Amino acid sequence: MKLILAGGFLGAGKTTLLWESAKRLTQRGFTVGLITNDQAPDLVDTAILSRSGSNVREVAGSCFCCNFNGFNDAVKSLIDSGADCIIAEPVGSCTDLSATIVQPIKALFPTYSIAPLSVLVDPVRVREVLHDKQSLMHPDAAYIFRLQLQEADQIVINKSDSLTKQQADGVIAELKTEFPDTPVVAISALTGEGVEQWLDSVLEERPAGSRIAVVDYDRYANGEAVLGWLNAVVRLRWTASLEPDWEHFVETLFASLCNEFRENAFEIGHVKILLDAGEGRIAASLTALSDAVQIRKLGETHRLDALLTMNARVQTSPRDVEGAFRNAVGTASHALVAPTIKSLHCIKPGRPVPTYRYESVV
Ligand SMILES: Nc1nc2c(ncn2[C@@H]2O[C@H](COP(=O)(O)OP(=O)(O)O)[C@@H](O)[C@H]2O)c(=O)[nH]1
Ligand SMILES: [Mg+2]
Repeated sequence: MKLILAGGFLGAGKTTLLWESAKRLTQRGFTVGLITNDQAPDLVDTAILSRSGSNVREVAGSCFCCNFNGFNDAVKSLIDSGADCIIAEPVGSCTDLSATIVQPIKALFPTYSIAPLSVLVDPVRVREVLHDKQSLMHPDAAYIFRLQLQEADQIVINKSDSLTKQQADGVIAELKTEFPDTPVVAISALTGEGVEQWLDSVLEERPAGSRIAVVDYDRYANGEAVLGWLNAVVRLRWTASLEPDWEHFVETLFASLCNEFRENAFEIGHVKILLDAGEGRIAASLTALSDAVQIRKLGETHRLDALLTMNARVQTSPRDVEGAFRNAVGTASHALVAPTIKSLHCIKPGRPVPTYRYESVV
């Protein structure tokens, strides 16, 4: 069984890559299993990937490294369901995976064939974190981003479709200067460009977890704790006499949220929405305050009832994120929609305490 870890910061494109890879691996004849991970339940990623046709398991309530057994239970359950290739997406603010996941797997489960640790990066974040003194990202969150790159067996620049050839070469050169011993490739998980080559590289028998970063767990813990985490599910009922326009609802919701975050300079790690309206759905995502919201509509969304799942990781207190979320739902619903909050988890991630931590490469 092949086990592939696709790490990388919030919004780097891990879920998009899992989706695209599952499709391609299935065409290659593999039975694919996917594992998502979050600090709380009601994950948009799980809802999205469960439509991919592959079996999906969610490890919720803790990151893989602090719940190694939960992670391994998900792996075993997928193997029992027939999976021979499993791709797992760790939480975007998680690092030290070589020491806490890859080495323990090699030592304790030698029958698994674990792939080189791939770490995805958003090219816009690379420059911001490595050089921009004005970055809104908290220095300890930037520390996590840097550690993820340091421990990678392979750095995968994603979103290459948003770069010119010259810009892509520039980002590759920057990463090669900072991390001279690490292979760097560029792909677009969205268009599929470079994904076949990335799959070839992770399916090859090559060393995994070939380096372990030196990690200051106080800084790491603080880098996670500066983020407020919100996972919510809201039932929506269109009550106005106009035709339901859920796309407009999602746009207004995002605009209201972003205004509040922008006014207070609360940097966004990731805000994701999935609105399910029967046959059709709308997915929307924002991965930095400076970015534009991406909204994608799939199928028809004329139903009067809809279910909204929202995941937000924002650099402020969970209370602020909850306040902004409640205001935004109120603004978008006004005179059109009756919203009922079905579940709401608002947390600050706790200090990471790994189940295992290997000090040296196995
Ligand atoms: N332009 C572009 N956008 C992408 C690409 N991959 C992911 N995205 C977008 O980036 C956002 C975050 O993607 P997601 O897969 O959820 O990231 P994750 O947080 O790392 O799992 C979404 O809006 C995606 O549509 C890509 O290759 N190109
Ligand atoms: Mg994801």
